[in-house]
Amino acid sequence: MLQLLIEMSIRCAKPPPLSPASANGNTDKQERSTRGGDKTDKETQEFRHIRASRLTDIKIFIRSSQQNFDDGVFLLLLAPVLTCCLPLVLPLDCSDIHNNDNSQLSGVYTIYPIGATSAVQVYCDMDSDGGGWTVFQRRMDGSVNFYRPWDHYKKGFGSAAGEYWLGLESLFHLTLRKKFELLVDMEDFSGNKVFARYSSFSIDPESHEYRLHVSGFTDGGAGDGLSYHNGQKFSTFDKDQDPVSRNCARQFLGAFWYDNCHDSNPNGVYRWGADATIFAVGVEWHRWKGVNYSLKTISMNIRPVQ
Ligand SMILES: [Ca+2]
Ligand SMILES: [Ca+2]
Repeated sequence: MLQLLIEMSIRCAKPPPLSPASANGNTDKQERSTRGGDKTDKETQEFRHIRASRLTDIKIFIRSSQQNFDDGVFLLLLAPVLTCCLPLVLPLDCSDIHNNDNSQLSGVYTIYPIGATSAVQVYCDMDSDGGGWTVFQRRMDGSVNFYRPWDHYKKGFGSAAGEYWLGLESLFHLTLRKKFELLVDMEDFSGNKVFARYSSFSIDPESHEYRLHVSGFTDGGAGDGLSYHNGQKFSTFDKDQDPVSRNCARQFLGAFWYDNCHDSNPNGVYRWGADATIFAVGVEWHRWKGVNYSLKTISMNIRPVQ
């Protein structure tokens, strides 16, 4: 059945030309000759419905398959395909979901950044500036430990309904296939909300250490916390790729595109506001709250450039 649905997904994505069978008007007669009995009228109506959708290949596929399926079960399973093919077209990111149906709410969705076998859950922001944002990093309550090794940052961790990191490999494949902008939203523990926006965002493949490319800053009150990191490789405590002799990930208890070392530390230690006990290890954005204030929330969101 999975193979069947995939085949239909492909057919829906690329509607086939009308077949000679439907073009010459002989299909009803053929259906009756193969089925007969009281079921024929109902089935003919169903076939007409399909034909009305111009999904001729699906009709033919049903006819060839119905020998092996109970009609009721088969049509029930097929109902979503017949009513609307679009859900079977796999979304690359949240903008695909939003563009398909702009009434969709913010929440957890499944996307396929690297193809049909790469299903991954993400949080989609369908509210900010028109919606369609794919969230690849989110802190909100300190429930997830972000001090993790390279392999975790490569593959992703956490929960899309709460705090998580999408994963560098998925992020690379996303930004490889489209041009993206970046929106960084953040909030302090007094309820103030600001953002920083960048008109261009991408990262290199792992063979180039997931190097960061970010430019085109627009200030939403947060100040620019990322341009300093432009051009840097990604570093974790077990994979020091920063350009200085010390290990920035170990020193600042995070993982990031560290330079010498940071203007922002979104993957640092969640420590509930102002705390200077250990220098600059929190979830920080210096230009807004300084080096010893750990934010209440921060999220890094990308969307294809319109
Ligand atoms: Ca720099
Ligand atoms: Ca180093």
